[in-house]
Amino acid sequence: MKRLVLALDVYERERALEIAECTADYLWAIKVNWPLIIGSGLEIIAALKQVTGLPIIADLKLADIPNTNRLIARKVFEAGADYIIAHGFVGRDSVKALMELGEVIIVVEMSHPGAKEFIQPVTDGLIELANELGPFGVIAPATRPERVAYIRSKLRPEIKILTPGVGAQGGSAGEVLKAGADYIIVGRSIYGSENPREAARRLHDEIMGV
Ligand code: OMP
Repeated sequence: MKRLVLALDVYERERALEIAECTADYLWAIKVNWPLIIGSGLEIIAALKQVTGLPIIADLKLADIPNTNRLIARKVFEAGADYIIAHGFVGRDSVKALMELGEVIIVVEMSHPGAKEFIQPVTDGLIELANELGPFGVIAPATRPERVAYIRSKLRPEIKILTPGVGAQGGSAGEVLKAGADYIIVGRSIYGSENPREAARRLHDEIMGV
C-alpha cells in the first residue's frame, strides 16, 4: 500500500508538474499548499491530477468562520481537490461547514517546536472533535512519534493519521509509522533533492519495509 504524500511546496508550475510526474509512482497523494497556489494558481490542482492521476490534498489550514471556510472550500473542491486540511481550534461549526462540501483532514497537533505553545495543550479536545465529526483524517507530528502513538490510542481507528515532519524537520518515517501513522507527508527531502524520483523511491522502500 502506498503511504507517501508529496508536499509540493514549490512556486513554479512547470517545476511542480515535473516533480509530480517523476515521483508519482511512489505516492499515495500530492499535497498542495499556499506556496504552489500563490505561485501557480488554483488551476494547478487539475493539472497535477491530469499528469499523475493521484488524489490532491489542499493544505490551506483553513481557520475561519463557517461562512468564509465554506466560500473558500467550495472553490477549492470545484478546482478538483479531494481533501482539504483545516484547523479544528476554530470550533466544530467551522469544521462541519467544510465537511458538508467534501473530505476534511483536521490538524490536531503540528510538527514544529512552536506547536507546544498553544496547539499541544488543546490536542485532547481536537481529538474529541475528530472522534465526534469523523473526518477522513487528522494531522499529527512525525517529529514526535510518542505523540502520534498517544493520538492513535485516543482516535477512532477508522480515522487516518497523516504525519508531516519526516526528513527536513528531523522525523523518521519508520518510527512514526510504527507509532501508528497511516501516511507520511514529505516535502523538502523529495522536491529539494537532486533526484526527486530516487528520494521518493527510497522513502517508499523504507515505508514498505516497516
Ligand atoms: P517538509 O518539512 O519540507 O517535509 O514539508 C512539510 C509539509 O507539511 C509542509 O507543506 C508543511 O506546511 C506541512 N505541515 C507541517 O510541516 N507540519 C504540520 O504540523 C502540518 C503540516 C500540514 O498540515 O501538512
